[in-house]
Amino acid sequence: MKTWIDTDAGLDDALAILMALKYTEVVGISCSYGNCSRDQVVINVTRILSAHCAQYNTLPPKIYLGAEHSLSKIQKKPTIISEKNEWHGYDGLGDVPNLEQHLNYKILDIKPSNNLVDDFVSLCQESNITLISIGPLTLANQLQKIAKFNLISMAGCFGVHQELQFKIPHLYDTGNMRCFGMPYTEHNVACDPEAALVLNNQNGSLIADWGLTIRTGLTQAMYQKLTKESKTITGKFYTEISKQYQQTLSKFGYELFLICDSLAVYLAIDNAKYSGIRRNIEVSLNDDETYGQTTCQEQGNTLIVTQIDYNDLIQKITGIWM
Ligand SMILES: [Ca+2]
Repeated sequence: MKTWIDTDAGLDDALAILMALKYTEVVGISCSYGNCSRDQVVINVTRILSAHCAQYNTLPPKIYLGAEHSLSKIQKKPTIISEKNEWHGYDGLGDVPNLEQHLNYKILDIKPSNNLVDDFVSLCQESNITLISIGPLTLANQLQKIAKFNLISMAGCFGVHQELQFKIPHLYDTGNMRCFGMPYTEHNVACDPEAALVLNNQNGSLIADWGLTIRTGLTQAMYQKLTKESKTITGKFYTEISKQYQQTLSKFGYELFLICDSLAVYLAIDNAKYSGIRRNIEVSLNDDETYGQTTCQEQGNTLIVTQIDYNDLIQKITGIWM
């Protein structure tokens, strides 16, 4: 499958991008704000691509400057995070100095292109493109106005809907943005709730939501085994950058090692096995505590994924380390 990735990398984006590069045909990567500033995302994507290219002795796909900031009228989460982020680190990739030197390969010299719109539109005219949006939905929303593509997103939180029968007794089952005054939403929607309307506008789009994320991760034993027995450059790279994230997950009481964005990428792999329910999605734009909350009604055409073939997923993830 031909994929285009829009990322705000970000630690979980790193594993997701490594999976997309290994298991799909990545035709472009756009770097957008979100977990980090856009400029930092360019640096991070370059490092992720460098690990992949060193492992497989291949050339990287083209990278682009994506969205720089949210376009929503109300913005509760600042675009530039200046303080230490205990999930992703200051630099978004776990703050590991001299990692590439230690692993004995060089960071590639990759310059991002400004020509995103023309290239994206041409690609969509030539073939069937799947946009995997693993950051805020700002760019996906802009692109839907000018091109036809399939959309897979890592967005929203539907865990509170009893009709979906996956409410789980967990502190974070309503979302992960409580600290920004948005207790009922998920990060990528919260950054730009107006843009998140794209979730419904793209006919047949797929969503891996926060509820799926907190139910579908690596067990601690799996994570320990992979990181201890890693044989590949990509595995060693991810092992090092994910150490702080792993500690933060434990600190907040998560039993699983959450793989977040990798779930969206899994949906784009040929022969991926998953199922879900089709719904109409609405996003609250009210300036109150529901801001960014995603709700769903019957008779829609957006697939909220509720089940993934876990063994197949683990096999694909293992391929990054072994
Ligand atoms: Ca992300």
